[in-house]
Amino acid sequence: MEHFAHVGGQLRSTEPVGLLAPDGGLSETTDWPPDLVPHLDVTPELVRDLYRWMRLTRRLDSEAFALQRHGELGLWAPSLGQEAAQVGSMTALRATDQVFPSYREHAACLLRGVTPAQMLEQWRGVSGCGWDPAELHLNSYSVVLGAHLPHATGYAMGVQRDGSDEVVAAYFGDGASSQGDANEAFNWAAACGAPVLFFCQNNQYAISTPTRLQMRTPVHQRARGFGLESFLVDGNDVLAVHAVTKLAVGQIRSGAGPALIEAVTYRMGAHTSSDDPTRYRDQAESDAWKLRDPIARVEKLLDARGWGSPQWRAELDEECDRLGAELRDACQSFGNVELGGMFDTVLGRRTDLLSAQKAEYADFVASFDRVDGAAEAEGVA
Ligand SMILES: Cc1ncc(C[n+]2csc(CCOP(=O)(O)OP(=O)(O)O)c2C)c(N)n1
Repeated sequence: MEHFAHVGGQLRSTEPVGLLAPDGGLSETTDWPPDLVPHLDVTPELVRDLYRWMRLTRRLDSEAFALQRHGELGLWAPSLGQEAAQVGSMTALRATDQVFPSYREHAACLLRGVTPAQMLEQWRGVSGCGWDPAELHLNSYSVVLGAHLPHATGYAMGVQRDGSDEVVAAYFGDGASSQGDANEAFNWAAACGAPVLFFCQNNQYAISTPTRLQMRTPVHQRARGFGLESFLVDGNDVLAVHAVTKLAVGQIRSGAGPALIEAVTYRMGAHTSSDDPTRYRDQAESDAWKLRDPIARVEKLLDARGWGSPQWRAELDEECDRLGAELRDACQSFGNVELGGMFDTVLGRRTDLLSAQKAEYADFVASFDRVDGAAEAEGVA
């Protein structure tokens, strides 16, 4: 992959835009695609800020995965390796721009101020969503692939009718781009000029299906067929992602219509805590991507420029430790989960079928007490 690419000043190349190389080398501003220059001022403060959010995200992710292994969470979808794509893009939005995540955007939660306890609710099965989407401008995790993309588009059409300059951002994966919902959303958004940014993290896999088997034409190229402005960026380069997203969001906010960004990244971990990636991909491939770790390259930049003092690093390490402890404490603090309530929120109104299912579930739960009672009566401990 070339370090960066642009064609005639437009970001139309088939090579991903990259500014910060895996060895920590930052390309000269004069070599950047000119469109990006107004959108990125590489200051020590910005680099430290992006690095901090990536480190916090990685810590949150590893703690949550460990909690799942301890039996404390039903499931976890790791964000390992995708920190730059998520942090670079989220930090390019306004706090009031509504975000529609899929299930792996834990950085989006952190950046929107979702607390560890709120974040874990869905993964522990305590509730359908632990936070108020309107208050934090962040919708719930969406596990149904692509289902949130028409929602985001509809929301953006509402924004348009309100005359607001809000931008809506929706995250999805390469696999989700095959869903009918995704394609309907792209078309509607383009046809209506809705202020929505579709952000695709192409992490090379849809569970075990590699992207090369999933599609014949890359997502960012298909986007143009729908009439969306589109960009391709090195998703492991947080500076490039940040600049490209700022450019795209600025265009959308000024009324240019929807856009799509394809961020080329790699899912360094398992698809979820239920998955074993060694069954479908080579160690050599994972090792090669490890060299392009999104956090390591920023660390190298900080070192080379002397932008991260030992004291600042020590404080960040402590902040990560505190987040880890907070997450563990939050997880232990949940009481028993009463799952019967889920039947009440499936639809806006109660139906006979839902009532019957709720009663059946209550009987199932009570059956454990009956078994325990019978065992006690027989003197079986
Ligand atoms: C509508 C729908 N079909 C199938 C699934 C099962 N499923 C969960 S994740 C996944 C792969 C998604 O891949 P991708 O969109 O690339 O996102 P990634 O998990 O790699 O972040 C599938 C098929 C689902 N959740 N929803």
